[in-house]
Amino acid sequence: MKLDEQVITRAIIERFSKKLLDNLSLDVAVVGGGPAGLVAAYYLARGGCKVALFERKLSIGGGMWGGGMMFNEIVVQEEGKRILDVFKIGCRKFKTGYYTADSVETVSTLCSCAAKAGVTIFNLMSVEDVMVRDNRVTGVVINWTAVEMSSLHVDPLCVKAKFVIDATGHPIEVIKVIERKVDAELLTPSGKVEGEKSMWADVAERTTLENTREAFPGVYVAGMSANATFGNFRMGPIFGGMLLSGEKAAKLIMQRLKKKGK
Ligand code: 48F
Repeated sequence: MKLDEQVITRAIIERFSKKLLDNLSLDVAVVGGGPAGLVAAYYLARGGCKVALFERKLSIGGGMWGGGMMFNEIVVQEEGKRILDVFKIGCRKFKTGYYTADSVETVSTLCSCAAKAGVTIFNLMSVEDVMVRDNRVTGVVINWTAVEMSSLHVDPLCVKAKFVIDATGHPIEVIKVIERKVDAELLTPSGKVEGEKSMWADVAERTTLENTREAFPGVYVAGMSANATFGNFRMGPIFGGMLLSGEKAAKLIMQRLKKKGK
């Protein structure tokens, strides 16, 4: 059979267009494809939610690829190991309570499992704004990262979502947009972003989980975004909190959507 470039081109355009059209109205839009976003998206899809994940970069995985300071190993504690086991990611005991995993295996497996569970992943797309009706976020405003990077004046498009997860990590981009543009308070003690504090892994891992909650009507924060929004420490290359936070965000949203998790 002779290959025809026109067929290849048409296949890509038609399939991608359908994928985008099929995802214009979601149960959950996950913003950011780091460990927290990937785990949240995976559990939501497994629980029967229609979920798409928007990732600014070419590659999914956020800050996990580089382990700690480009040594591509990550550390998880006992509680975090439970999630690695769910995904069948190999991990080795380092000493009591500490396990290590290969960061490349971890990211690629989380990504593969999320996609296979039914999450539609849009890479190279940035969420630049939100839609708000009656003091509740009702969707996200998306644009190509290439447009953002080149500062081209190109208007975005919109995706409706019953819930949004800000899993954008340290910069908390969705929450910051809300703080800047919406004339209403966040669900934080001050009504504003409380801000990230410096490194304290032990406390940060615990509080990441506590801070995984709704930060504005319709928007949950997961992963590093949770601590940055509610004002707590960073934790560095220990990733259990990120994984558990993704799981918790999914559970909380599924309760709101009255979906039963698997
Ligand atoms: O930073 P990231 O890995 O967030 P996380 O899941 O994990 C944090 C850890 O990696 C580490 C840490 C804990 O050990 O402190 O930093 O909370 O992933 C966030 C992803 O969101 C993407 C960004 O490219 C990254 O891949 N992202 C950020 N802003 C946007 C976005 C946006 N506006 N639209 C789309 N993607």
